[in-house]
Amino acid sequence: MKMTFRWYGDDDKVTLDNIRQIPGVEGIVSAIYDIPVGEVWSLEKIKELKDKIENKGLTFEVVESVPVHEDIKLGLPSRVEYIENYKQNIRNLGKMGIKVICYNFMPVFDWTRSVLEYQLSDGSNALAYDKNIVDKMDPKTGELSLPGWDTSYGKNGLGEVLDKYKDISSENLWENLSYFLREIIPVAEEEGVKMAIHPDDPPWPIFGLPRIITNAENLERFLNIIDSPSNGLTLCSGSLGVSCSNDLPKMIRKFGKKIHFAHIRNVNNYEEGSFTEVAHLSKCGSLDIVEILKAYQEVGFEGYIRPDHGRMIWGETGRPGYGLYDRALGAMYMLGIWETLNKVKN
Ligand code: CS2
Ligand code: MN
Repeated sequence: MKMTFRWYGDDDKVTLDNIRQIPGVEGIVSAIYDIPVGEVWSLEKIKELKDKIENKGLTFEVVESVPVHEDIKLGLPSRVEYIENYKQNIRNLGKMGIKVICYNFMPVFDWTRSVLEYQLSDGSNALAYDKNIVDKMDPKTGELSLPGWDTSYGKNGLGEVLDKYKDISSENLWENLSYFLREIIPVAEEEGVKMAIHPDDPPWPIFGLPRIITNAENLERFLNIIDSPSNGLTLCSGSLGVSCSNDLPKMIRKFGKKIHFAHIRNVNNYEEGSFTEVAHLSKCGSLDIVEILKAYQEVGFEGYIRPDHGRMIWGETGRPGYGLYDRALGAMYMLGIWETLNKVKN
C-alpha cells in the first residue's frame, strides 16, 4: 500500500513541509479548489499543483475529488455538457500522471454532521452525528453549512436544487449513475485512470434525499454496472462503518482488487444512527482497525491509503476533520500495523 495524506492546497493550515515530515507518507491527495463544479481543470493548473507537490519530494497520483455536477445526478439534459467536461478532466488528469480519481454521487450534501467540535472525554474534539438533531434539521434554513459541501448554488439556490430532487427516487439516482459511468469509464480506461467512488457519509438517506452507495449489496450493484479495472471503489471505513450491519473486513475481502483507495477512520457508534469520530486506535472506537488492515493484506492491497478525518488535539484549530496531528498519528498507527503484519507473514 502507498500511504498518502490529504492536502487542501495553499490555503491549508497544514503545509506540505509538515506532511513530508510524517514518516512513511509518500504522496499527496488533493484537488483544484478554485474552479467551479462542472468546469474543466486546465493542464496548466494541474501541472502547477503537481509541481508544487513534487518539489517537496512527494507524489501526486490521487485526486479527491473531481466533484460531479448536480445536473448529472439529476439526469437533466444539461448533463451532456457537464459529462463532456468531466471526461476532459479525466483526460487532463491522466496526462498529468494521476492514477486514481475519487468522487462521490451524494445528492447536494457531502459528508454531514450535527456537530463539528464534539468534546471527547480526553478534552480533544471531533466531528459527530446525532440522528435526533439531524432528523429535526431543515437544510433550507441554512443553520447547517459544512466545510465539505459544495455551496456554489448560493444561499438562495439551495431550495431550488432541493426542489429538483423531489421526484428523484433512489432508482432514478441509480439510472443517472449508470448513464454517467457508461460515458466516463471508457475514457478512464483509455487514460489508465482508476475511478474510485466514495461511499455516502453517513450511508443512509438524509433530508429526504436518496443515498445509494451505502452497503455491500449496493457496492456490488455499483461494480456490476460496468466490469472494468477503471470502475472501482474508495473504501471509507468511517463512512460505511457507522452502519453496524456493514462488516468492513468482509467487504474488503469481497471487493479486493476493486478497491483503489482506502480511507481509514474510526468511529464510536453509541446508538444505531448516531456516532462520534474518534482516534484511529481500535480501542477508541467501534471498528477493529487491525482486522481491517489484515483484510487489506490478505487481498494483496497495493493501492493508496490515507488516514481519513482526525480529531483536533494539542490545541490545534483548523479545517474540521483535517488537522495535522491526529491524522499523522493515524498514519503512523496504520504503518505500524502494516509493517507488523508483513513481518509476521514472512
Ligand atoms: C470526506 C469526504 O470521508 C471523506 O473522505 O472528507 O469529503 C470525501 O472527500 C468525499 O465525499 C469524496 O468525494
Ligand atoms: Mn472518506
